[in-house]
Amino acid sequence: MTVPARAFVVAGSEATGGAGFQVDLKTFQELGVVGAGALSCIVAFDPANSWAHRFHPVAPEIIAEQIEAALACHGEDVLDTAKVGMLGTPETIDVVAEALRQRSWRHLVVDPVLICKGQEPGAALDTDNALREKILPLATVVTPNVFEATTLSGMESIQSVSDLEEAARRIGDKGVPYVVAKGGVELPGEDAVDVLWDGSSITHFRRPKIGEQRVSGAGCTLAAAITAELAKGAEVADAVETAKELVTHGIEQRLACGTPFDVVWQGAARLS
Ligand code: PXL
Repeated sequence: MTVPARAFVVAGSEATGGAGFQVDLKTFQELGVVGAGALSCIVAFDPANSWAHRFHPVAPEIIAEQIEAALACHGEDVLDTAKVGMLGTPETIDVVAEALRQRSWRHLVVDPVLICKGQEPGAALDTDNALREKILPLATVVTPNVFEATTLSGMESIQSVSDLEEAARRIGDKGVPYVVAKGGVELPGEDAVDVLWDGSSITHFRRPKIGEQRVSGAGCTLAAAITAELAKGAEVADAVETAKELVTHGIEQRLACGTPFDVVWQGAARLS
């Protein structure tokens, strides 16, 4: 009899299913991991306004109740790995940080979703600062994209893989044990390159680029897949390799939608 691993996620709902909480649970399931989770916010795109993000934070006490329920249900002996996705406001970040501190996590994967279109830029700055102060110190793995890596590292810009490596080192120096910085299609070159800094060395994960367009859900899927693999006991570098493979298949077989971007299909790796 197989006893599946379990993983927990705190993230936002994005109703089209292309990003956020929906992607996290689908990805866990694809990798054979039982998912549990708490919603931090709700994003409803506006089709009548260029798909702008309509953003609704969940009240802090409701976030705390959800985390309380999930952690009481799944004890520390069976659930010691979690992912944090979009949180959205300083108040949300406070309550999530406080609630996550109740458990000593073997791995906490933080996808540092910094800004979401539709939010006030001023609010986004507060959110960046709160994420840096309250959530990053709890992370064992952080998965910034080029924009987030630039912000978190304090670098002026990231224009090459060697800049991305430098950003990963600088973020690591702030105390995160493993930094997975994602170049994706943002950097020049034939390959989509992600780099892992583990405090002493850099590892590259590369696949030929599939087009030059960004695909929705790639970042959420990658971080969720890393989380699922860590929950099953994989080493971080192996977890990133499996996640990169799953995302690459998901981009190859992406879904066209009414939204401006195609979306990753998490089921592609299983069925190809
Ligand atoms: O892809 C980042 C992201 C994460 N989480 C939620 C989102 C988005 C982008 O739209 O809506 C809930």
